[in-house]
Amino acid sequence: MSDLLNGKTALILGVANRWSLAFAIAQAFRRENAELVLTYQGERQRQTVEELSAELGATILPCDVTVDAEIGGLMEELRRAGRRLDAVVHSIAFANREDLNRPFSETSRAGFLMAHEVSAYSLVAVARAAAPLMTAGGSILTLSYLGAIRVIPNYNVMGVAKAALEASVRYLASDLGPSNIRVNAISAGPVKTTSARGIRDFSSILDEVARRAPLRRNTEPAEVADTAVFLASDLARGVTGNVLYVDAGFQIMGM
Ligand code: IMJ
Repeated sequence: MSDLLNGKTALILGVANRWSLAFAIAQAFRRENAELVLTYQGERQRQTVEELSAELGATILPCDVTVDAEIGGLMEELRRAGRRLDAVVHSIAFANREDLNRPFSETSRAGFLMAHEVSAYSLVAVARAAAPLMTAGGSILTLSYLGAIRVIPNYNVMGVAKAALEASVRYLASDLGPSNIRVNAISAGPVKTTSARGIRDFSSILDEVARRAPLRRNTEPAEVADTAVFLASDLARGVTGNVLYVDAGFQIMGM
């Protein structure tokens, strides 16, 4: 380890703060000598991402993934800088808080669309815009969760959006494979990030996973990040369209 991503440029979307899985991935990519471009959404996040990027020697650019012109502007900026892209990490999700705290059957049309737009469609939009910059092939990676394939309390509309995200990974992998662009997801075990803050019973979910998982513990951000390094590297050159579970094995258990 230390040169797995040497000579590669990675675009990472979804660093909100120091606890973000996307930041753990950025740190691991940096360790492997990738050049990094991080995006931030809106002025509120600008300063935080600026500080974190300084630690990594990363470039930062704005991108709200619900705005096609911002995705286009981001890629245009990279093109202007003469940057090829080798890897894209998509680590973005959002649902209205009410939809994570009420029965799934009460999800509104607007809430359903919001969760799917931000959490699933954004991968499609980013992949389409990034592909022309991946002139030497590439690796696109997104983050998913077990709630895509099982019912997890309170995950609700996010689970349905993650199911759409995982299916999008397969269709994108099929479309972009002929250009030697691979598309995969990591399904991470629960991690106490800002995305988990205020989720009811989150601590008991962590305890239950640690009790039942084959490795008898929870998932660390650095483990997710090292799998992301693998997927972005040439070691994973034969891997596309997959969902890799980085969850201490929890997903395999039936009882
Ligand atoms: C989120 C909700 C319910 C259960 C959950 C989670 N479990 C885990 C998460 C068990 C691990 C975190 N997760 C995997 C997510 O994808 C979170 C997405 C999310 C979180 C919030 C909280 C704040 C908000 N909207 C959100 N939208 C998406 O307002």
